[in-house]
Amino acid sequence: MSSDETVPEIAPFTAPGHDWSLDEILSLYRQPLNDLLYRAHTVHRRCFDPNRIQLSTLINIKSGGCPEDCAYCPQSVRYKTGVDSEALMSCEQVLAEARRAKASGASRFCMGAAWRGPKDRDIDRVAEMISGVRDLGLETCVTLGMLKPGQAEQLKSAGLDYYNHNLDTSESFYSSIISTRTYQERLDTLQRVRDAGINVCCGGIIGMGESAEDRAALLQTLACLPRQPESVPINTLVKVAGTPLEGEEDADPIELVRTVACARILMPRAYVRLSAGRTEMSDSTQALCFHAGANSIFYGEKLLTTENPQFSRDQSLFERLGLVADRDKTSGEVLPAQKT
Ligand code: SAM
Ligand code: DTB
Ligand code: SF4
Repeated sequence: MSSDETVPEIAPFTAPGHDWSLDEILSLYRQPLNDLLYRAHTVHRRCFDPNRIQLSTLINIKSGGCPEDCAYCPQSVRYKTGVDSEALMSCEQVLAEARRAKASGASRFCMGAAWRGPKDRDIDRVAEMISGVRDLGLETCVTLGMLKPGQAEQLKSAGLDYYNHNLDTSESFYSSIISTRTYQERLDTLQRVRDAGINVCCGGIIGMGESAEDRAALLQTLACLPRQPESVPINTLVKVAGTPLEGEEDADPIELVRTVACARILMPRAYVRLSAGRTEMSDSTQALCFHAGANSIFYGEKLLTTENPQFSRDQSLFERLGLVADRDKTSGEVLPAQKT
């Protein structure tokens, strides 16, 4: 594929029949980097203002003690990582954090819980948090694990905008990472979210020892869903001591850039989020990812249990790259001054 090849027409967001084959995706993924970047950036410019970035702030509303065995996760009760199991936060505490996130410039507030899935009484409490956060004028996102029939509808009634549930990797590599829930169960939850009319946030992790084929297969599954996700988080593994993946080799930053570029080409209208792993990432790798089509990040000094870049580092990066927060779509206002 050469750089002067015509960029194909972009399918409408809702169009069915995204029929990319694995071979097509792999040849996209493996083409010379400059050709891949050219194509991805061209698609990106057609669908988005390339100098705007969407900021989501993450909060851990229920930390640790999770019964699942996800090999990357510091919150599994099975691994000794020093993360204690805590009770669900109060609504007041969550709303105080949401106010801080809004004042810092975030437009979306994502609440995560270390559950296999929520119990019905948990849903009532999270629903109250969602309504409160929404009343502050923030978009709402939650990630609570697997949903049972009816739960997505309850979250939708509370005003939920996005549900995050990641496929994490390819179906074939999945069983070497997680044994306590199946790929199909994840797909079922995604379908419940979609059927309830909630936007889907779904992506994965790179750097877990997977191959390029696995990354391509994950992107294929995402791009070929009946309706593509609105948000696609691309996490780089944060290696936490005590988890089975603590000794994994570092992910190659160029493979990350390729993954982001392919996500942009395959899912032109999705927000592609450069998610976990930015603390360890160079500014130049991040800049390449933004050129390749990433247009969203987690903004705030903590992810769920691990570090995220300091506000001051992100602000300096945005200034040096000329990026502005997507919060105010009309004014192009730069980020407000930040407490650290
Ligand atoms: N318990 C719920 C679930 O698993 O669906 C929600 C929270 S879970 C922590 C959300 C996502 O965070 C995981 O699916 C995974 O993609 C990501 N994640 C967790 N630990 C990570 C790590 N160490 N590095 C990168 N991503 C991680
Ligand atoms: C997502 O894709 N990444 C976020 C969010 N969705 C919930 C979580 C990253 C977690 C990184 C490890 C931690 O801080 O515990
Ligand atoms: Fe539990 Fe989610 Fe961590 Fe898996 S990723 S162990 S389900 S908190």
